[in-house]
Amino acid sequence: MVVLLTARTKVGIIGAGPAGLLLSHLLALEGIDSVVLESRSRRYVEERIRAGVLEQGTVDTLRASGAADRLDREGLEHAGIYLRFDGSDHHIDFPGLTGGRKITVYGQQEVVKDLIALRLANGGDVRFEARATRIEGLEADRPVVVFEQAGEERRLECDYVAGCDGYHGISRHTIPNGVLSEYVRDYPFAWLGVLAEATPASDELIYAHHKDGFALHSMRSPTLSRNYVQVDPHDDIEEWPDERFWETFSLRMETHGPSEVHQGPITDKTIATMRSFVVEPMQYRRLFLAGDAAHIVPPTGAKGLNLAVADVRLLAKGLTEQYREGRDERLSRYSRDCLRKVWRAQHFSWWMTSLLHRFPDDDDYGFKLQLAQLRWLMSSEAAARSLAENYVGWIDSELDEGL
Ligand code: FAS
Ligand code: PHB
Repeated sequence: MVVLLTARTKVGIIGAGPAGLLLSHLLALEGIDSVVLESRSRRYVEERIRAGVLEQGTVDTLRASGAADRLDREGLEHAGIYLRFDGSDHHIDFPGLTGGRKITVYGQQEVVKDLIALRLANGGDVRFEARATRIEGLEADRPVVVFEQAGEERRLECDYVAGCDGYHGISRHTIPNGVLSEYVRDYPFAWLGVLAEATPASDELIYAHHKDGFALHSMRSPTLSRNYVQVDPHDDIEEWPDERFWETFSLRMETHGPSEVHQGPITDKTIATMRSFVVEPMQYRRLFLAGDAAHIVPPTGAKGLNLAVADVRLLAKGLTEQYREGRDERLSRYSRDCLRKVWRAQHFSWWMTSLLHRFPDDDDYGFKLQLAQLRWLMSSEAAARSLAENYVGWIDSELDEGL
């Protein structure tokens, strides 16, 4: 393959997911150049359906950086969630329990679309169908990202590399053996998620606890519902025709009173495995990992996208301080600072998952314990506040000044 020396930049960013794109945007606001390499096409990343819940801090960061125009117009601001158990709905009042903080429902692919449009409108260098194959020169602090594009091997020289390439990316694997510690928890179930052209049956999300397994009613717009059911991780999508999905979903969403389930054409259906995963540290010499490249949470706590945003918020500050003032304190403690929020979100996501799912080896005693915890959440303000504070986004008093 022909080798062409092609580009030089300050920060080489691998991956045009929420982490990579937001980092490039925040750096550009500080006058710091970057190049984003994305292995998939623009259309693929803009249509990939994933998360949908934005913490207050994520919305504040997008707004403060001028990337929230469409979010402010089309996002659905919610003041809480419903826990459905014991045959009825129980509301967790976020602003009442957190001093006014809320969440916003806005599809991850919409955030990605907005950030790509903004980068390109501001002359940003975002390269699609450009797959990074290796990172060289880390030991010499002269990193080079080698990537393939249009059948050619190219080289991107940079001062720093941001590994924003997700769980299956190359960045984490570039770090020599023995440097990283991995922490993993796999769950004995998965989520079958559908996007349906059906008006949402509720004004806010419903997390349902049911003897047959978990279910979640979420949404993307006044005409689009996003629904999930807990399934066996070995199930194949073919085993879940639409009728079976609606039957199972309706059963798990049942209440003693009238409970509406609005059905409609399913336009997207996926099964996502459930895993908790963290690597430490999140940096190696001039390579910094952010988002799913360094940590994965089960989606029950709606933390994945928000953690990616929290990482790059810190990385952008650290790189800005380095370039502006030549000081590397913040950059040198990047991993430590990120991991405070990562482990908080890891615990909350594990806790919500353990509270609301049926484990194959669980017995009736286990089910009763979950019910006892759910009833406690509705009778103890302290318990409800703990859930609310984590869900809208834990404010790390040491780190989140101004959020
Ligand atoms: P991303 O995975 O979004 O982006 C990484 C990018 O890097 C991708 O575009 C990839 O194509 C690119 N890339 C990889 N290797 C590369 C290479 N060698 N060269 C160049 N580019 C490369 N969270 C929720 O809260 N709710 C959900 O319902 C939910 N559903 C999810 C469903 C799935 C299937 C997955 C995987 C995640 C889901 N998440 C959900 C979590 C999700 O929101 C992630 O946390 C979020 O996408 C993390 O963003 P990034 O770190 O930017 O990684
Ligand atoms: C979603 O809307 O996709 C969603 C919402 C809440 C979750 C997970 C996913 O906990």
